[in-house]
Amino acid sequence: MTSSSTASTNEGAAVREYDVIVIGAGLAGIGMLRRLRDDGFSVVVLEAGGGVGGTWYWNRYPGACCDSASEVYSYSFSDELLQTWSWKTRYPTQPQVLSYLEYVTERFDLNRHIEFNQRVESATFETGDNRWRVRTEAGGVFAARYVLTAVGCLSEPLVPSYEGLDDFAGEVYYTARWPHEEVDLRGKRVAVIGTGSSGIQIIPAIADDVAQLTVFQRTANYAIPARNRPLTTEDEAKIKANYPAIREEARWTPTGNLYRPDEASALTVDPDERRRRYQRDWDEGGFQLLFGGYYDLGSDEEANATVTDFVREKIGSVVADPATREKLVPRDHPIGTKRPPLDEHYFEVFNRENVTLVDLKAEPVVRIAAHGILTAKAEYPLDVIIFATGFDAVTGALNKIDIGTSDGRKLRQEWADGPRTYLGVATAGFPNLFMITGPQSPSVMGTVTISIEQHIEWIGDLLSYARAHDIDLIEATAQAQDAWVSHVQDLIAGALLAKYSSWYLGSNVPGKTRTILTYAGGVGTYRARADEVRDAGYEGFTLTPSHAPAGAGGGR
Ligand code: NA7
Repeated sequence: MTSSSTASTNEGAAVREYDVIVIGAGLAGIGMLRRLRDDGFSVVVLEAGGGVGGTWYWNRYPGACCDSASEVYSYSFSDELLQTWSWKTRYPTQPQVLSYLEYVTERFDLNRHIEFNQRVESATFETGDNRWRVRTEAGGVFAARYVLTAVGCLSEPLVPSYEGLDDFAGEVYYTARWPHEEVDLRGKRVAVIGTGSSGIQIIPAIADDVAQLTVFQRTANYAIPARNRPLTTEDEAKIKANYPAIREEARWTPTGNLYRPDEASALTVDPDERRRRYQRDWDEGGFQLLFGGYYDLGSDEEANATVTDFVREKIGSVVADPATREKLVPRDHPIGTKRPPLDEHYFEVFNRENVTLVDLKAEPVVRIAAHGILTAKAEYPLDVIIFATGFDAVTGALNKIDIGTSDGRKLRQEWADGPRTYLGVATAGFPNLFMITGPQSPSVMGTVTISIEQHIEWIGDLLSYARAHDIDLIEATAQAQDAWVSHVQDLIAGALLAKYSSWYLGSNVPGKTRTILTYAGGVGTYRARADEVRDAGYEGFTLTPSHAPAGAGGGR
């Protein structure tokens, strides 16, 4: 299974044949390609964009930065790569990650296997010949035994349907689709709508340049200081000397990072000691405060209140104007029930003369007019509107593709009440389809690179196993899937997250079924379970050998 070939469809279009089609050339797609190419499979990667990078290709807005430290936000498959690449900052900025991915693609000679500007519109499993047929908007037709999705969990942008947007005479930008050419905001009246991670990153990055910045906030958000800083030569040397240990540790922690929750409860420690601990973690920056803190911050309301109150106090201490402060301090949800952003002097921005905060709960948008945004209380004159309104997370990009089988099954229909997967990597009824960081896997509930690599290795092992054992079809059983879906839902039954709204539950998308989209049992625990499934000969999957009589599955 190493060669690709070309046939033609009934409509006459050339069909290009491969062993594997990978959809998406972000971190997951590039890594999967490298693994399968080295394992001797013929692979094509179909990428909607004009270059590699995925998230880091599209989200190139000012201030875009990774919230994971560089030592865990990279590939670990090559020691040479780990040792030769130098990260400049503790948290890699968007230009660094994009350059890194371009470098990896070049260095490992992967570009020749990637087709750019090929947005996949459909993928159909032809039950007669057990092959997937994939069509792109550009008219390409590709066929393969396997389809692997690497479409990203935060890649399908969500844009509010405000009346009048088409009438707006100024410029409109989306953080998730930021232009490649320089955007000149100098001297302009600019609106940013949305105060999640993207809004909280772009707002301080542009506040200096613009004449007037109006921030439209629907929900006040917490943010923890990132305290990003250049990596010194000593920092770099220390990381490079310890890479194997760092990466091995990250693979087994709950968050796929180096944070380890404390064994103590926030409620059993002395309040002064607890405060000192929070202050130390706050000064350190990053997610240590939440994920390296007391174990019950995410499960117990009272324990969580200790850290929520601490952060509220911090926000309050920065913002000078009492009315603005009141709007900025979150009161309607505890910290951690939405994905908490890291920030660089976000709250300080609101002390500037040229920045105004609009509370959309008090004055909702009525419509967008030719020269500004009209709310229930006022009209805000604008030259530029920037949407930082988030994503149809985890399932959005998958459901955008018309995934089905030639006998009429449709993934979108089967997932109408929420995704159903086995291990977040496969779904019953759709053989030989595997999802890298698919729904109900840890994915964006931890350091995504660690979870991506785990799926790459696991899927790579599976495809090699199938080749070695002459297996034609691999399909999750309905029973294994039902058990996994229940398990994933049970895991958040007692969690605070389940009581509030966030994209983890799909509740940011109007009409989307509210259900947990990620596996909350921890990155390390998930890895152990996936290893067990593999070691038991892919328990929960039906493996059908080539030339088996119809209906004879070699379930293992
Ligand atoms: P997020 O975190 O989903 O944030 C989106 C923001 O946009 C959030 O403040 C939303 O308010 C706001 N929003 C969404 N729809 C609207 C409408 N219709 N009107 C006004 N405001 C709206 O997306 P990000 O891109 O910032 O970050 C996504 C992830 O990327 C992040 O979690 C990291 O993992 C990296 P809401 O809170 O829903 O009321």
